[in-house]
Amino acid sequence: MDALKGKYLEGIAGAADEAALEDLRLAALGKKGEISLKMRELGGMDPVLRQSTGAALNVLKDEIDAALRAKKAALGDAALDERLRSEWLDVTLPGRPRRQGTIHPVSQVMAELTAIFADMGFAVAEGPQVESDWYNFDALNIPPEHPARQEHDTFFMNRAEGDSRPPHVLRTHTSPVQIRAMTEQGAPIRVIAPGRVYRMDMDQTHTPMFHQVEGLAIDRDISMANLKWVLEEFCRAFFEVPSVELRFRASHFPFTEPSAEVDIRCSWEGGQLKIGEGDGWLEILGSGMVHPKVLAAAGVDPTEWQGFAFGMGIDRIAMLKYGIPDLRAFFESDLRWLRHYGFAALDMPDLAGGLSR
Ligand code: 2U9
Repeated sequence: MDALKGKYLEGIAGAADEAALEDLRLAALGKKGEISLKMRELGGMDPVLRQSTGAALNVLKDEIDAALRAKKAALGDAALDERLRSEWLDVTLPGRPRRQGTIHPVSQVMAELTAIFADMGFAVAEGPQVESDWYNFDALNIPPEHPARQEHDTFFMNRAEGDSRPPHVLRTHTSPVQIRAMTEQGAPIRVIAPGRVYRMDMDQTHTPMFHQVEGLAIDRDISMANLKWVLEEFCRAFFEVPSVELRFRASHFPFTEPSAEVDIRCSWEGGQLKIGEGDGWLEILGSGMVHPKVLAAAGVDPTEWQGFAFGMGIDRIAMLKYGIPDLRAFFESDLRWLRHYGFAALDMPDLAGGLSR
């Protein structure tokens, strides 16, 4: 009995983990364990021996049981101590700075509209922001006496003293990009030209720099019907509504003939703009069939080719889509304005992306 006791108590004291403890428990107290077997032998003993042996076995069983429990608790404490030692956290470390800033709504909208027009086969064309007066004006059938050419409408660059050539300008629209694209590539062509443009304008609804996207589609039999479909598709996709209704109003631009301003059906219920329904109309862009003189200026034969062009202000459609009523939100590029006016895209995880707020 003493040998048994010594063996198990020593074994328990030296057990490395709970699995070893469990093995010892089974070996001693399990159904086929040594103590259990000895208990079973009691039945064949003479009564006096049986009583003393039985009592001693019970005491031993209780001792082993108690030792097992104590060791199990000790092992648990040791494991906790080890975790506390290895898994500590220095709560006094300074926090990781969060990056401020996110994608600007104008950039976001440029990406959106580029994707929509790309689906309709339009490539993106780019060009310089400082342009010659040929590309910005003459090629677009804008005559020298046109008001856009006046000093107080356009930013003119200075020429070196003695240089009498006409001055370059900050482009007043992205149309010169399309003149360049047509000149280089010829017809047929299908491009959009998004980018910055500059006009001498500064009030509540105008800033001297703003963003435009213009589109151009030239082929042998492009018509205004194609223009209408492209613009409807664009508006449906851009404003994320199931259907839109567009209204064409006759207008005049030097570079298109005929020309039309385009309105979209909307409602302003409760100060909330809803595109695609209601009794209101909102002007969103200008358009028309490219003037034959403009095609000719870009080296495209107007007796063989024809097509449409359109132009719209990106800042404006971004404000409409995201319900931002104040230009300062864009012009100062200040997140506080965007938040103040509830630029919804700030809460979109794909937009905020890795740039956490
Ligand atoms: C080429 C030929 C024709 C582009 C066009 C408009 C009508 C238009 C305004 C919308 C609001 C400018 O940003 S805005 O102030 N644009 O109304 N733009 S047709 O016509 C072109 C372009 C390129 C070669």
